[in-house]
Amino acid sequence: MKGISKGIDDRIAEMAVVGLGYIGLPTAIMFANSGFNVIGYEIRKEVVDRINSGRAHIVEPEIDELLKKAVESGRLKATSNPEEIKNRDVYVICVQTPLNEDKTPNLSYLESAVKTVAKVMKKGSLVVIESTVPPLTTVKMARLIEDITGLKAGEDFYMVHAPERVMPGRIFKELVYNSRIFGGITPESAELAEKLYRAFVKGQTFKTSSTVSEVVKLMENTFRDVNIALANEFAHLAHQYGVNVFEAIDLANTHPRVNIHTPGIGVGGHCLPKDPHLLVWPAKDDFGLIRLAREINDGMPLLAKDLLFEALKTVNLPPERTVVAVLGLAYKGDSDDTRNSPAKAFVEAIEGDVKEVRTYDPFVEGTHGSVEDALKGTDAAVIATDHSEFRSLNWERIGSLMRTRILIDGRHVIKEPPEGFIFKGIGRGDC
Ligand code: SAJ
Repeated sequence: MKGISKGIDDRIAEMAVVGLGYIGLPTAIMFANSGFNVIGYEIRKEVVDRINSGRAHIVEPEIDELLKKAVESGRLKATSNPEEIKNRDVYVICVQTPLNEDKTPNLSYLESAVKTVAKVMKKGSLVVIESTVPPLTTVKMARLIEDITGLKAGEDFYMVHAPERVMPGRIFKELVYNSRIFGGITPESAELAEKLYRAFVKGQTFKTSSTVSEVVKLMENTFRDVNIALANEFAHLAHQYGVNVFEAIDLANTHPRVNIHTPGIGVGGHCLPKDPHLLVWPAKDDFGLIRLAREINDGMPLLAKDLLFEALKTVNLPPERTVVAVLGLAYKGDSDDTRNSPAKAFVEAIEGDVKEVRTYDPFVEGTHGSVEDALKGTDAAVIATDHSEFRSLNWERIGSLMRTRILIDGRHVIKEPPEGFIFKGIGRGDC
């Protein structure tokens, strides 16, 4: 440990970041701009070329100038040739861990990345897995490295699980100021990783075992998914009782120990819809609360569909003659990410029943050019993503372009229903 530890102190430890996506690229940039020499390994050649020309392939505030700084300083370069990441002191693995169709974890990307690293690493290397993984995965990957290299985990190489906790849109701030956990297969491994990340982490840092770290990360996102499901169940109840659930939540949250989350058209992204399954998947039938929460959240686009069809009924407009404009395709506001987006699930839920579905999302290519363009001659507008642009629309002007003025709010963007519209919103039992 002496060698690599000194190398970390002096910022001369040579690093490789494997996987340059939403997490890997910002992480590589942070280490490079903290003084380390970083090679980013990425199998997508077009991504490698973009990064080496200083142009980011993901949308994130500050990323362009920070990437440029890292590349122009000569401390960050990208490659798709594993030979170029041979004998590095540190390997940080940031690859996706999606679900299979049957909701079981798909660790093929992780295994492939670990095998790549095992083939090029050296004795004394530190291997960090940032990916969100099922509990016990890090120790399994350590065995895989032992089988390939003949090295002994914890003695001849160090291995850590160091999950990210960053919110897209605030990644660079949160990489620095959020607290961080380092779960080592041995205490020395955790200590080494903590020292490494303190090159840019200003938040609190904690050390534990790799399995505890894996469970903590999954608990965090499962906590949020279950609490969003509770808020969504409150929204269903609000329609039963004819109340505005958002007014009720604001008042309930004045209680010092209550923090009810925000109901909406669903839970998207590549974390919250997935992580609860990574936590409970070995126990096929148990853990009903966690599984039921997933079903509640996945069912929210259908509540938006019910509200739309109720509105059509009030004007005797048959769905098959209705033209609907869906505002927003991304899974959350001011993001371009449509992975597991409830907005897309909503489009799929209605497109077989209505005459035409148009979409407009300022961050997603292939949609209409503007709100006005999407809404001209339509019968209903459905807000499916809380993009900032949708909070300040001129509904009087938009209404004059529409054939029928129906407005459905799936993301609590509209506080006061606009004049002249048939308005319905998720959780707005008062409308
Ligand atoms: N949502 C609700 N109600 C809420 C909060 C969120 O319906 O009260 C919905 C959002 O609209 C969205 C989904 O849930 O569709 C998830 O959004 P989110 O902003 O709560 O969380 P994510 O998916 O952005 O979580 C990210 C993840 N990190 C990355 O994607 C790199 C996750 O691993 C982090 O733990 C999380 O941010 C975080 O907050 O740290």
